[in-house]
Amino acid sequence: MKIGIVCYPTFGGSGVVATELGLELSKRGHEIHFITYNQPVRLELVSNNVHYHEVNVPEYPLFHYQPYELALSSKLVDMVKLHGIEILHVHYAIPHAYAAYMAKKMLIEENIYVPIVTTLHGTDITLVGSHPFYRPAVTFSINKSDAVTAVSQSLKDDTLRLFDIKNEINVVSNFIDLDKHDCKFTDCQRSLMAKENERIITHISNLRPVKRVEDVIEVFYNIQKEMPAKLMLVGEGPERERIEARCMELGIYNKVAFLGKSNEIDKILCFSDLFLLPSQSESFGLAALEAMASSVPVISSNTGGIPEVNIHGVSGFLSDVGDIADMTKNALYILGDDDRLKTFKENARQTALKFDVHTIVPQYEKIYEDTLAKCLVL
Ligand code: GMT
Repeated sequence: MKIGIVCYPTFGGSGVVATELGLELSKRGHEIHFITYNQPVRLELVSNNVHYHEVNVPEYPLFHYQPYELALSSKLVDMVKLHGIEILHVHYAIPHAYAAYMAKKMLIEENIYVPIVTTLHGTDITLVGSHPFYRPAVTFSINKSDAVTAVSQSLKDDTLRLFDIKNEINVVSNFIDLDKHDCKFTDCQRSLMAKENERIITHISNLRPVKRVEDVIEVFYNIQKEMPAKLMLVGEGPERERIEARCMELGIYNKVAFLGKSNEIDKILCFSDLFLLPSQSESFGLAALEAMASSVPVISSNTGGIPEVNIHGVSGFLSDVGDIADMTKNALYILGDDDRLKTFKENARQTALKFDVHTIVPQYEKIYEDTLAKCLVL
């Protein structure tokens, strides 16, 4: 199949999932066309069957807001015609599902029918999409998609609760390529991160308020009072300054490494003993799954889709949002005993197997095939 993938090219989870999906589909013989405004961060190589088409939005002084949707829908029309793309898979409803619908309508005028699969990722529904300013357009574009998927049952439930949805929503979980998390690094690389006797605690996110990074700091502060430990904070975002100030206030600044946006997540996770994800809301928690695939147990909140990924008492523990005392207790329980830590590490990797790329990607292929077949009949 010739598949067009529209996504955000950034470090965010939806862009990562879209990119990994495209790469896996290309390995399975499909021709993939990424269409977005920058080369996706996890897309290192383009090849015979992986292409990248950049959407340019020329600056025009009259426009207070540059019309990205317009440029995207025009680019989609051009790319579908030029490359014979058979199906468009858009990740994150805003504005991708809307732009794809406009492209589809323009193409129909030229007797070309290209169906749209929309994947909902989380904040496009729970934070941004349900805002009254956007809700009508988001509802419309979900209902006009030829197929809709959500990355967790929890996100499907939220979508049905927050919007008037007439379309069926298929749950297709996020996935992980376990081979990419086969820790192959040497101990001397670990020594660059922490001393041998120090436990390594990690948090990876875009440091936005929804991630509750301040809870990460409080839990870590409690942990390091009981045992030698280092905190790896990976990612960039609006909370960073506030978090740095809090670390200084608590006197733990020298125990926290602010690593920024990193392409070495697999290495950092390989040496981590515990992953913290205390989010306020989280449709899935891809970062937690990446940690688990690297054999890192997870201490998380019990919100949204996280309980579908992190299994309480097996791959880690779940606590109510903001319950720092419970998160600390659970963290110390896992970290306090080498054998127990080893068991949780093995369980984490074992739990991640359920989300193996080779199990999940065929579910998307089936959706593409069914959608194309359905559209041929119409
Ligand atoms: O806030 C983020 O984590 C980024 C955001 C995105 O859209 O890129 O992530 C969302 O999609 C990820 C991939 O499906 C999910 O794993 C995250 O849980 C989800 N984030 C939220 O729901 C807050």
